[in-house]
Amino acid sequence: MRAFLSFGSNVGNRAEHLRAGVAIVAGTDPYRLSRVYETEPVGGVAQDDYWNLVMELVTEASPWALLERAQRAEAQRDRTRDVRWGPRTLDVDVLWAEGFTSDDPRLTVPHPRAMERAFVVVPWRELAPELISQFDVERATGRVVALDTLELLQ
Ligand code: A4P
Ligand code: MG
Repeated sequence: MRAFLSFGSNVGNRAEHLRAGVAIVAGTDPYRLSRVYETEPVGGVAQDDYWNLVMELVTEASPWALLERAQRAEAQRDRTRDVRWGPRTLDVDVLWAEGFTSDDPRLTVPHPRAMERAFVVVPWRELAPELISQFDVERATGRVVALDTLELLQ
């Protein structure tokens, strides 16, 4: 199965949180990453800019197992859950999984807010222009600036 996940961090060493999260979520599965984007916070809470990226994963794991990996990665980076949409060391969301939909509040896929957000859609289109159109990018909101690949960032 092919799946896409979104990673975000806006507290502490953002590159380190993202690198550690990517390693935990991918495990031994093959993956590709978008570039990292510096993005303005969405959600109304005053906080620092985020670094965001999108991962494409090819995996035999179920979407529920991917959610479990995502939450394990967040816990490993000492993610605390204080304010909804507030600052976080690491946030990992399952965006889309091939042939799978769910409206369970514990795992809603496709992610219900993904298409509104430039910090998701812009990096996602880098990896999957056949799924995310230029029109989708133009409709999404929020300032995003491409930085570099994760491996080149400190
Ligand atoms: N959950 C349901 N569906 C999913 C899914 N597809 N992927 C559940 C992951 N989790 C999913 O998430 C709350 C609950 O959502 C979990 O229990 C899970 O079972 P959370 O990560 O604890 O809380 P949250 O992230 O604060 O809430 P939420 O609704 O996920 O927030 P968003 O909408 O993801 O927003 N601005 C910028 N620039 N960049 C960002 O990355 N991120 C957010 C978080 C806000 N603003 C941002 C960014
Ligand atoms: Mg989340």
